[in-house]
Amino acid sequence: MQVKIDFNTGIIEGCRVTIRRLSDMAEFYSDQVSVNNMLKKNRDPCIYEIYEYSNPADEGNLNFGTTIIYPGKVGSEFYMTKGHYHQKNAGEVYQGLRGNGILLLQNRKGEFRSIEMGKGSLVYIPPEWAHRSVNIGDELFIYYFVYPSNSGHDYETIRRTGFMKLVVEKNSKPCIIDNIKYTPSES
Ligand code: PAN
Ligand code: ZN
Repeated sequence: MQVKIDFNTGIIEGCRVTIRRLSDMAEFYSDQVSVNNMLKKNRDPCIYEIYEYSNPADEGNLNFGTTIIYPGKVGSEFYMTKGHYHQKNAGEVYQGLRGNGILLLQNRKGEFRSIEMGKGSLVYIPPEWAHRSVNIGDELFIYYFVYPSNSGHDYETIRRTGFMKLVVEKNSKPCIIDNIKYTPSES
């Protein structure tokens, strides 16, 4: 099979689209006052969209697609994905197509890494590492992804523990700071 990606919009025709609004991921942001203020003012912005081709979750199959993160902030925290661990021990590849982002990686041993991503960046996410991507620019941040179809997604751990670091704007620049609310996973 063959499909076409529009590198400018990130859209892949004919595949499943998932839209995540602020209300779908309110708990994932650090500043709950800003979340509630935005939602109260009837601002439930689209934070990101996922265009994905999924195959049956059989050994050997791959899922692939694009993620489009809009520019913006909740309080001082940049728009980002929920972030997840793969339930099965599976790696993933991301390729930057447009804009600028930061990929946050952490594992259950308490190790943390961050990787800047732009157009053309090719990043390998090893198994056992939770991953979250953040748009640090003022335009769309778009990347391509591919991962094994039987990986599964564990969002619950990150919802409960948070990420070790936050990406916030400080003095008009993106800055990675400690997340004081981070609670290490008990497992
Ligand atoms: C990606 C992500 C996608 C959105 O396809 O699912 O970028 O992030 P969340 O799934 O954390 O909302 C991926 O890493 N798949 O495994
Ligand atoms: Zn993943």
